[in-house]
Amino acid sequence: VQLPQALQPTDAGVSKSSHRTGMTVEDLKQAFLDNLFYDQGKFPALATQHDYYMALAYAVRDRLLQRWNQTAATYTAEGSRTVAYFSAEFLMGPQLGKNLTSLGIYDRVRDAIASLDLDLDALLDEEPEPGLGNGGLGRLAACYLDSLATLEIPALGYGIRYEFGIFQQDLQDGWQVEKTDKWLRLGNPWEIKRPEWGVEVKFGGHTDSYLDQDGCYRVRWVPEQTVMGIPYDTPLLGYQTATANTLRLWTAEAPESFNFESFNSGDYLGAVYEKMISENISKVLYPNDDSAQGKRLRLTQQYFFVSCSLRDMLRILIGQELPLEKFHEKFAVQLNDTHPAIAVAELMRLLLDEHHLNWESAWSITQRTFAYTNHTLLPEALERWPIDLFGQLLPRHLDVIYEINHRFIDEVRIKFPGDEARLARLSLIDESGERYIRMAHLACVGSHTINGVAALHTELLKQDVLQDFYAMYPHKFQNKTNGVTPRRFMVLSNAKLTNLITEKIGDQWVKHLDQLQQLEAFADDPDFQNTWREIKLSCKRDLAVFIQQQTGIVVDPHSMFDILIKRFHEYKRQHLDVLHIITLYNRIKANPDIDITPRTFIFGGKAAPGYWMAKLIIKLINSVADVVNRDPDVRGRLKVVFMKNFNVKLAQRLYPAADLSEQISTAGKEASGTGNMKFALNGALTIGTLDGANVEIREQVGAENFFLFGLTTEQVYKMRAEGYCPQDYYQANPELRLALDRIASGFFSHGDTEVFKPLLDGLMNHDPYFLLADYQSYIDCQKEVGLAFKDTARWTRMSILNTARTGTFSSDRAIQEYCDDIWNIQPVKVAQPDDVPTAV
Ligand code: B1N
Repeated sequence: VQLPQALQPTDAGVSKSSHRTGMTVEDLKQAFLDNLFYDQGKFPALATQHDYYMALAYAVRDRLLQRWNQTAATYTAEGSRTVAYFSAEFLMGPQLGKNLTSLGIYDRVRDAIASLDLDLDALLDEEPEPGLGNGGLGRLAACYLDSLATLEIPALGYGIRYEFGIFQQDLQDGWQVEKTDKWLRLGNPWEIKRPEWGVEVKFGGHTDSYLDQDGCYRVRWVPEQTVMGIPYDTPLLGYQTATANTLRLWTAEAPESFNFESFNSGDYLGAVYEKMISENISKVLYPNDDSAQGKRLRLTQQYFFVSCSLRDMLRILIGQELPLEKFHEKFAVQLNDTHPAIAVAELMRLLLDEHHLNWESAWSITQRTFAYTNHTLLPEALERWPIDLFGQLLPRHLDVIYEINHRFIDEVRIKFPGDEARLARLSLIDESGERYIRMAHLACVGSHTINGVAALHTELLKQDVLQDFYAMYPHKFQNKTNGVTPRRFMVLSNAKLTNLITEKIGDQWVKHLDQLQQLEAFADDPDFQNTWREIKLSCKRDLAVFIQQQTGIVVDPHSMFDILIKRFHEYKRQHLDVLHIITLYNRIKANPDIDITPRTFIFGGKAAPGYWMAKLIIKLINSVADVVNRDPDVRGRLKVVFMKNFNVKLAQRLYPAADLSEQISTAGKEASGTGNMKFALNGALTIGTLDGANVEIREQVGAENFFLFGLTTEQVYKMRAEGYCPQDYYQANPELRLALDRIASGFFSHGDTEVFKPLLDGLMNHDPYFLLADYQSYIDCQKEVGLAFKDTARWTRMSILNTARTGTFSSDRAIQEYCDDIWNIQPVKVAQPDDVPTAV
């Protein structure tokens, strides 16, 4: 449609008054005051800190909107190829600070706010965390959206607008207690609701067949239930670019016409009840990380957001007058694990049933559209849906999957004649007992590319978890080592180090992180080392103040800050760290004058609410902390701190203050890890196993700048095959025995010998994650760490080299690889508005 001339520029007729778009301190201050009055309806005497936050957020949003609209207009005009990143989780973190950094107006906003006698940090702190993810997988999606916008790649993030994100973690008597995360309670200034783009999603019912007007045999889905998906859009501005991409999250609402029959028949409460049921779909994020629960509501959520998103993409395609056959040319869809893998069947259904393509064309489009990222090797995380449950919810998709499977199995027969066992292993249907649909298999068959998230992980996929698919489709497999955004995890969170680096090597490193290599030249420069150390100490001081505010515990900023922050899971082995703490404590008790390097052990992370062992490990940490922190014999040389409610906001305070990064998972279990990258970037040294991306971090920083311990993946596999007996280690190692016995004796639990028994029994009898086998190696390695920390010059050199050599772990590098090797997509330039601030 040709727009009237007067409306053709995106900002035609829009007021560009300085208070809407101006970037001077005066403009920003005026905008803030106007918003406080006109949007919040408040004047300073009545305004809360939150009102101030909202007024500022809206002032910043106004400045994003020109870029956002300009971006949308450019993509529409150019019909740009677009990445659609499908993810059940986006762990975005607070937006205000991030947007100030992207716009390059952090300092002038601080000044504008200060001129009103307010404190920008206090306002930033008001923003609730949008916790729409569990951990690494959700945060990776957020880092990737940041890099996509920064690299000026057209992209849409598609997901669910959970009303309640990941629960808030509280502690009671050292136990985790979950509280509902009401992040939307005070409103979300970053999102814009787009009800006009709402779509209907159907569930349940049955299928039947019919002959259409042309006498063609067709299948029809007769669904039982309809819900509306309503999109909420959030702009995502790249770092000092004009590109603002969109995060589009779906909320479930009951349709307008909802059940008016029961309403008219007088069953008002029944109708309202049903409405409530529809709205349950986007109520709450499933709080499990690295495990699948097999619940009907979860499958409903997955199908809901996938169906909404694909329908939305068809709308965009048709709006641009492109034919359906070009779907895969317009869009590259990335499946973030199998959570959105039902998209393969849904796109087939849309193309077959609603757009009447034939199977071959539909399948060719589908396979050329999707690519699948696997994020886990843990068997319990591989999603499978019982056929009955699946068929009740999505009967038509079940038919489609059977047909995909039928054709796929024929292909396997041709490639591997007579290999019946292989057919059973590869089938999309697990028929070994109760019948299940294997979502990873659907994703593998329906995608042109399958990738792992670290070099080791991809190898293990090829050799182990997906070996049959690798034999079938070797060309589909690629590695894409994860990355993290330096904008949030350095520029925003570690201003001091950012400024030092920029003084030394200029400011281009923020978008070209490899340039950090230039810091190597200063690794031995005593002045630079001094400044480097002072900055680390200053970050540690800031954290020490925060720790005291939050927990009442006083920590010494000169002690080594030894940090383990991640979701609680047995394979991540937080309890191995605890065994180290108890061992040091036992040594002090045996010899109070022993020379040990003072350490502050800092833990953070949530346990899935139903994961008892993980919760027990949290309790153990808090119990040990209680004893160690109070014991006068310790003389403050050891402190143990558990920071509750670990989230992106808290993470940003912790990485800059870390001396030592704990990456101690059992080899072969952690797909990649991304916290490991954030630590190294901020100059922490790593103690770690050869697992996930640790392997590549060690390669980059050099073996001499990395503390390696523990069994390798092959050794673990071998021990498991030959029969591993943890008791042998217990018997043979007096310090290990003493540590475990201390827990068993009730020493850390006011004499209660029962509470930690399940944990100890597990370790002594099964120890599936090889803690006892790795104990001595860990303890020895920690001794090296302690000695190295005392040699300040050596430690500082190692720290500088860690930062200098971890540029490759930028999410920009990862996204560039996805663009080149998987998506085949190029950047699109968006014109900068003329308000660009001159200084950063
Ligand atoms: O994905 C991260 C990796 O760095 C981590 O090593 C990996 O553990 C993590 C089911 C998951 N894998 N699988 C999940 C999350 C939620 C859920 O419901 C599985 N998370 C990971 C990024 O690649």
